[in-house]
Amino acid sequence: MKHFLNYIFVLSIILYSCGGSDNTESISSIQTEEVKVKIPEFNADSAFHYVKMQVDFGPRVPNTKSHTECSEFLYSKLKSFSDTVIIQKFKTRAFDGTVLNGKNIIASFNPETNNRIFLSAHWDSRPFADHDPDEKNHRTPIDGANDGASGVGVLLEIARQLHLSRPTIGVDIILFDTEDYGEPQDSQTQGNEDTWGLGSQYWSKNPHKTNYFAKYGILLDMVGASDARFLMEGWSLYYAPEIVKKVWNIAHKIGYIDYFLFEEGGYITDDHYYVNKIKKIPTIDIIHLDTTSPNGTFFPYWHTVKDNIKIIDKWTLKVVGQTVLTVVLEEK
Ligand code: AHN
Ligand code: ZN
Repeated sequence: MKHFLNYIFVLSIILYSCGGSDNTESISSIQTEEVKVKIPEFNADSAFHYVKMQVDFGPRVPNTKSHTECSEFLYSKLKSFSDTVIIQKFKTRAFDGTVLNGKNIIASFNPETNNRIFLSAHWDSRPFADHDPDEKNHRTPIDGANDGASGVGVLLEIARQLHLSRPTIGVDIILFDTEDYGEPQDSQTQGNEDTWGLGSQYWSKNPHKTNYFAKYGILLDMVGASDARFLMEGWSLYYAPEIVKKVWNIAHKIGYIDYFLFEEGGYITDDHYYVNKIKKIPTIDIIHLDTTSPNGTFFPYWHTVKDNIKIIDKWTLKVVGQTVLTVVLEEK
């Protein structure tokens, strides 16, 4: 009897410990599958190169040769990385009556799924340095290395990364045109805010696909200057507070607490405003805001002839690129 009881005792310990270890193992393997997504390194040298390539075409002002040539470069780069690329051609009227020939460029990964998000930036550059300290430059086109090219450079590098590490969700990269042809500060007729973001206004009313849907969108604007600070922009918090929180939390998790501040910035009429208002997709703007700068709102060289390749800091491109790449690859 004693032997028999001992036998039961030993057997139950064996059974218990087997069951126990089995359970722990299966729970931990489920957890590793769910939380661990390997995030590749965003390459800032590559992003910088893409910024420089755009700037080297000259100012990408609508209706110019540089603008056409750059559109061809963007198309062929995106074509080599993504599943489909659509060029949406349109005509739009600028504040002064000029008819602008615009091209929104849309590259898609996994175009068949509705579980998708979009990333965007504007690819045109401003025809007027109307905030330059030297008045003689107020009608000179700008290189727009930061204002325009930086966001596009980051998105091209993200597209290259998504070609190597396929996302599980659908991703659209939307490069808006004719964002920066807004009425100059010193023009006679002043005051119409809707002269900005003409390409995003057009796309929001005429998306590249009928019934286009995305869960949310992220706009990048002026993401390349050194010491950039990304404050939580007003319309982003109004229309998409959860997305602001998600992106800022991810930036903090990977170490960029000095760049993404949980501090409210002002309301900026940028492309995301029209996507929110007209197309009704919750969209945030990651934009460098600085109330201490000479223009009172944006980075110091905003809409001046000094917005050139010399002010681009690879580390800022890295901070933004790594954050957005992590958002995309962690999205379910
Ligand atoms: C306004 O100044 C009203 N909007 C600025 C949008 C912008 C211009 N983003 C880049 N350049
Ligand atoms: Zn601008």
